[in-house]
Amino acid sequence: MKKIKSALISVYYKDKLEPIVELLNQYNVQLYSTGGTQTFLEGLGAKVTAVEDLTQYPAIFGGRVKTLHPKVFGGILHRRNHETDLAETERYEIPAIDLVIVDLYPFEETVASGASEEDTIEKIDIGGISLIRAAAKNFKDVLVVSSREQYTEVAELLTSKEGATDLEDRKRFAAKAFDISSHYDTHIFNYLNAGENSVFKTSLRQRTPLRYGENPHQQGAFYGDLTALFDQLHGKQLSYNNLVDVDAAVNLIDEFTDEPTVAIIKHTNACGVAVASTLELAYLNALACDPVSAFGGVIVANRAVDKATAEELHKLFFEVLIAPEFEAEALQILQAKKNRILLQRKNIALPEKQFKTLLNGVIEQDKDLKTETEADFRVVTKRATTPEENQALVFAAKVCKHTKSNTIVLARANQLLASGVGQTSRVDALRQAIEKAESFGFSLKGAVMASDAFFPFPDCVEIASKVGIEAVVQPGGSVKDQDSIDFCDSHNMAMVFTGIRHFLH
Ligand code: 93A
Repeated sequence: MKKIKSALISVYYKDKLEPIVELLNQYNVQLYSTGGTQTFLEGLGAKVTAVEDLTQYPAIFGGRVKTLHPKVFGGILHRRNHETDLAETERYEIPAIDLVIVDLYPFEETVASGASEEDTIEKIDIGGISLIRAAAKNFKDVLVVSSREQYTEVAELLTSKEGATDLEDRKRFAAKAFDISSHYDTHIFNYLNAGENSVFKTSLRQRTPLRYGENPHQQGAFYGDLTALFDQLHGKQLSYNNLVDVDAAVNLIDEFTDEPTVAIIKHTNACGVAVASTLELAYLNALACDPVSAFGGVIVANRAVDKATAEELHKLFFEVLIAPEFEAEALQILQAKKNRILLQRKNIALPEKQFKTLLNGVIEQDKDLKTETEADFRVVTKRATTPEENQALVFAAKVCKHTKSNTIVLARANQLLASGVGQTSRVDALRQAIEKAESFGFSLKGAVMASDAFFPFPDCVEIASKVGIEAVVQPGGSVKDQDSIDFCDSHNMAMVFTGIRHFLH
């Protein structure tokens, strides 16, 4: 146990300090303070020594230098059981400082307020952050209070231990101090680094524990700053699996900008996607694709959610809804379910590099940013694709690109009918897709098929033709391409090659 005999208080926001100051008075703690804080403390009736009187040096440069002085930092940092340190404190008349209370310049808040660069830079705290780090380093002898969020806890501590602290308390507060100082610097980094893909570069610096990992017996955490991408308007904390699906959802929806589009994601794959004249219709068509899988899914929209769409959405149990905007009435409807997560997406692009851990390392790649349009289609069959087929093929190819390999996507213009996902063979993927589409009452007559990679054999076009599929998009490039082309030619099917493979594992 160590009695607190002296304290340095330098806080930006002065409120909430009263109970602590009262306690420090009660335990006869000598107080040092900076200009504004001193005035405030004296207003409370406390006896305070100005830091300037301690240092015999005025605050200079408009307050940029006010506590940065050996008498202050020496008072915090000297080792209390160290002969030479103690001799030096005597020689240079440095008093011990046992408690440091700092509330930093509100940098993050200043950035958020849209302040000018000059004003923002002024809010980079230098002296305060140094006081915090110094006191935290010397936790063996000093207690550090590094934000006003901690005042209540400190007041309780001082009361229960009658103005003293033990090592364990001081170490706990020191750890918090470094948490605060590292976050503070991260925000400065983000600000100065803006425009340089800062979302990604800073991700490893910010760790948010998750309730658990992929399963409840696994611990989990997210590294990154979700607030840069979303405003969470409602609901509980995103889970590990939610995050994985939210990632899949936003990457898929970014393929669709021209018309209202809704996608429903389950375990990273779309179980419904539709483009329509209104968002409500897009949602209903996406849901119709597979209303069974949609239960508990992650839904993403590329337009503001309006009341009509919200009323339809409200009938479904879903985990997360992401949209660029929520109209007030829609929000009211959707907020009626407590846990439902509503994310309003900001207009910020995602990083263009991807990393994944494996074995004892990390693999890196550029994100797959290639999206095929009609202009990329090369007709390889005798029959050319019709404009309607081309529209459906572009749609199917986009969904296919965001579906786990091996995959086959069956679609018609603007609506996913079914997909076969994550299969070990493309034939299995196609069979799964056909069975699924038929089980939900879709006729595949005139539907189109997209494949993430080429057909090594004609088996897929053979099976597709049996259910009435008439147009196909695939990368091409197999030594046996001609077998598939010949089959299409003899069955009046049209096929286009893109030359681009889209594996997704
Ligand atoms: O501009 S500073 O970085 N220079 C300093 O030497 C310094 N020392 C404390 N800002 C400094 N502080 C900060 O001043 C504290 O972190 C606190 O936020 C604020 C309190 O100033 P005042 O007591 O004058 O209101």
